[in-house]
Amino acid sequence: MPEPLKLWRNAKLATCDERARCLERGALLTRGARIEWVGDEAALPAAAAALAPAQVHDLEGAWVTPGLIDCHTHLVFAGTRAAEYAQRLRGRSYEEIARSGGGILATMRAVRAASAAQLFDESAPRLAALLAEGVTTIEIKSGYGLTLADEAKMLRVARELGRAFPVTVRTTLLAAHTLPPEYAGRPDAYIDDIVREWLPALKAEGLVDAVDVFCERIAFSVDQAQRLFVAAGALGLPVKAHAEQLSNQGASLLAARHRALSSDHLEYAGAAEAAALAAAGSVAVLLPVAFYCLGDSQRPPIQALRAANTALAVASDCNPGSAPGTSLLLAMSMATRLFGLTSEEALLGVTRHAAQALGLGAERGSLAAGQAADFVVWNVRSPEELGYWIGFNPRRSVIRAAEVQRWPNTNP
Ligand code: DI6
Ligand code: FE
Repeated sequence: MPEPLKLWRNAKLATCDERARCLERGALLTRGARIEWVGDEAALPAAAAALAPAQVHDLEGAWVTPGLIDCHTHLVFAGTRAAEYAQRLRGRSYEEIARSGGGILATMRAVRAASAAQLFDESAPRLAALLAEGVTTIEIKSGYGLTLADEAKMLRVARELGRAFPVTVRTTLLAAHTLPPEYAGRPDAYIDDIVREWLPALKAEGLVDAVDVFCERIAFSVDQAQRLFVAAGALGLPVKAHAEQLSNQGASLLAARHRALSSDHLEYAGAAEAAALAAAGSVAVLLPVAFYCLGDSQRPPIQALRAANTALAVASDCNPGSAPGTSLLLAMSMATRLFGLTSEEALLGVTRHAAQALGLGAERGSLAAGQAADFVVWNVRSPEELGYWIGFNPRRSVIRAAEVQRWPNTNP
């Protein structure tokens, strides 16, 4: 049976395609789960005229964007670190807390103690909150298990969330997040075990779409990251890095040499990193919620990134330590106000460029023929309202794989 054709008409389209076009009188034709045609309603292909009324959706002149993509999250975790946040408010630093056995290790203990079912139940409401804002694709990292079994547990929960919710999940192995106590003083042995044993085993189980590393004084060195990247490359897995978040370790330059999908954070990067990322086609992923929540003052080099023409993405970084947030719209607001992105850059940052940061640019992130039929209908007067509202969600409806999702409508 041919896949059903559907028409989505009377829409204003923010296409987020290479030309970043806005069509004020637009329409979309979808076939099965893909977009078949996008354009001005006046130029609709003839096939549209023959459609039964049930196949035609009148979007009443509303704005439509591609489904939002959160391309950097640590959404699967157990417990909270509210007590550490309280300490930070009294002046203790994130690094100090990490060095004294808290931080990522505190969440590691909670994750190891949690069953897969508990992890799922704690993570599901966070995912639901992101989906309510129109997120249709999300990246979820491991990195709080730090044993083979516990990293596998996290990644299986991430996959399970993707089956239970209407969302595409991409998983990233972040075993190199921090050094677990079993390997105290032996970071190279830890990297060896990830490279020799964990990575092949987790990949064979279909749990790994990409490999990430935290390059930092309190985490791993560029040499250790390099060994991980070489091993990932040998298995055909793309790489990315938590780079230049608290200091400049040279991680972005390494990431660029390995044609990383993305280099993320970048507060301590400069013009050289920006140029290298652009030349490698790596996306600069900006994480303003972490910048905000850590009370940072060092901003990523937006002007240099722009000048180099580096693709800029924006993500929630949802995690219990530096970014306990489940709002991509708020991340857009912070990216504009705190980092100086334009409204257009912020929107491309959660659509086309976010897809690129996940290696999904050919199939997601814009309204164009051949792309997934994932899009969001908004109660906004212009796309600039995305990233303008603070704590208000103007989503009208979410269409995923050409099916209208049944969300409670929060707007009358
Ligand atoms: N940088 C971050 O901001 C998160 N991970 C990372 O490498 C924080 C993770 C945490 O504190 O739990
Ligand atoms: Fe992160």
